[in-house]
Amino acid sequence: MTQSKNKKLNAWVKKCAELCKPDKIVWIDGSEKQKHQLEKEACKAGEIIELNQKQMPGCFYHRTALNDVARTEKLTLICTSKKRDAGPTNHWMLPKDAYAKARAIFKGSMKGHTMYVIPFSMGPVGSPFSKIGVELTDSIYVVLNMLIMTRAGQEVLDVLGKDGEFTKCLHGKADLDIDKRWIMHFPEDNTIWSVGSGYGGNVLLGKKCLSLRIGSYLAAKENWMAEHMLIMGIEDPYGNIEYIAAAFPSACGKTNLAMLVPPDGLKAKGYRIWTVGDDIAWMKMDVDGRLWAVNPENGFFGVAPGTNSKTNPNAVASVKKNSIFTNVLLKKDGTVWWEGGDGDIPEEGTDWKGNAWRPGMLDEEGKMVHGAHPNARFTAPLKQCPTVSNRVNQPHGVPISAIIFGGRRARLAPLVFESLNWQHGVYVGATMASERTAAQYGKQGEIRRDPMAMLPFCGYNMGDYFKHWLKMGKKMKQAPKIFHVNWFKQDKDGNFIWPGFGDNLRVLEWVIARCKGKGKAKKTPIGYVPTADALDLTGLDIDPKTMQQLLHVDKKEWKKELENIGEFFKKFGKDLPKEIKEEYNALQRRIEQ
Ligand code: GTP
Ligand code: SPV
Ligand code: MN
Repeated sequence: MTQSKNKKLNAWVKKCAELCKPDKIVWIDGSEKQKHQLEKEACKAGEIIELNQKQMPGCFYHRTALNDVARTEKLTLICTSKKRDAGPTNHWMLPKDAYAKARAIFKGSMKGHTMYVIPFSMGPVGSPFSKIGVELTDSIYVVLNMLIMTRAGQEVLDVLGKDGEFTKCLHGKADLDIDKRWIMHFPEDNTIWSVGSGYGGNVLLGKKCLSLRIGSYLAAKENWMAEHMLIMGIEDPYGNIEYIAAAFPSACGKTNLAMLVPPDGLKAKGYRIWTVGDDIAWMKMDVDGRLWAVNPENGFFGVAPGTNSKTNPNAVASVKKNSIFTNVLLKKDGTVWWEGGDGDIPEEGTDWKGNAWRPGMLDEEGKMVHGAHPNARFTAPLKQCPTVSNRVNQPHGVPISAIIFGGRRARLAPLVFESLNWQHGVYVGATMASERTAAQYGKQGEIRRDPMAMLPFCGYNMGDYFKHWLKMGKKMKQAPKIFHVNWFKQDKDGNFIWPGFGDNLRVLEWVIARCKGKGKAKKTPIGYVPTADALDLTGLDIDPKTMQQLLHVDKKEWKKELENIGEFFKKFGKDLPKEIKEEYNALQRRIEQ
């Protein structure tokens, strides 16, 4: 295959090749044969390492550059003709300046390399939800990841046809120089340019760049929603499945919740969990007036550290074969390990930096040397998850009963509360905050406001994004109920006081009950909180005092929180919707009562 039937696509590929000057252009057809050929080539070039094929068939290992291990938000730009349209929470550049800056870096950067053309579909191929993108890249690692994370190849070109629309995604490694690294979005041109990075979120352009930044921009125009949310189904013993969507910031538990295993104490109830997606939800109102969702992705790009057979057995099963491991510890026997992983701590290995590693090693500052980077990731096919929903390929998606927001808060936010109505729920999402994690560069642990977990991913003015949420709620006949959870409350010594993981089902059970008009709750200034006896704690050894602490709403602390929120809202000036201000004032009144 040398070209497509789509003239616009062919012309654009030609133009990019003239800029980047690759030796060769290869179109990705999605075949196993081509994939194996690329794996071989990448192994030969040292771009990836073949893992122990007996124990981990089809698995490969990759190390990024040392300065390229997480998303770089400072270098991520929304380039619109008006600065106002990017809004106060995005880094902005004039498209003409951005193109010029990146063009200089792309120029001739693929000399001696091959440029791969990856046609991909976000969402089931041909579904009314789906969008087509084409990524050009000089990285086989990117190609292999895209083949897992998206539906890619000839079938997508067939759907694209002669004159279909697609997002133009150009990626080049260039020198992997942090001073020449940019992740640029041009929503007005349906274009993404990423240069100088080899890290997942920066380079797998179907993921955060298309599905969220360009996606959210398109969603506002076309009346749907593109959200940083997991999607899961909870099946009761009678076979009824309720689907929920949950937005938590990066590295705050989406993958884990989406693959939840019911705790022993609730086993007798016979719940089953179905995983639809672990990171992104595209949602649309259907003719029934409800919100329906698809997962635009076809794989998981999950945090490795902390993943083990106890915390997330379904993730462990998902990565047994055909998976890529990035920045984890490479063991002598050609298998991998990470901090908080299964098995004994290996006696030796090669760490994510490529250095010889032994447990307990200290660096020059006396700090423990990690075998795996805290943001080390696995890439695994969605279909390998034992709990994968049989509806992931349904063009129609699944109906959403509840939307859940959450973050990492050592204090303040109770284990769970329900918002008073959609508008209040949007306020709850807009005022989300979380402690910073290793998924992005910056000071770890610092609290930052992260509305709807979309702060780094909203492709337009966030004030307009809040308005869009409010508008969607008004349209729906049966809008999902909106909740807020916090699995991460701590005691004075910094220990988590809620067991989390599988036990989170106890909270979801209450959430679903509330959606059906059941479930005991008491009204507090911030919303409905479960009464002391409302959660089923069967088989859980937790003392009532801790539960009280978990469900406590401290008016004094919430008053302080309001001040912080007020500061944050100032950023938006007149772009903050009046409904959000109303909710702020109403909450203030309820707290002061
Ligand atoms: P991204 O892929 O970055 O969007 O992250 P994510 O939201 O999918 O987060 P993930 O599920 O990978 O979890 C990140 C970290 O949070 C891991 O270290 C988990 O072990 C930890 N974690 C997840 N769920 C819980 C929980 O219920 N309680 C506690 N204490 N930790 C959790
Ligand atoms: C996140 O950071 O939210 C991720 C990983 O899911 S990345 O692909 O890097 O965005
Ligand atoms: Mn994510």
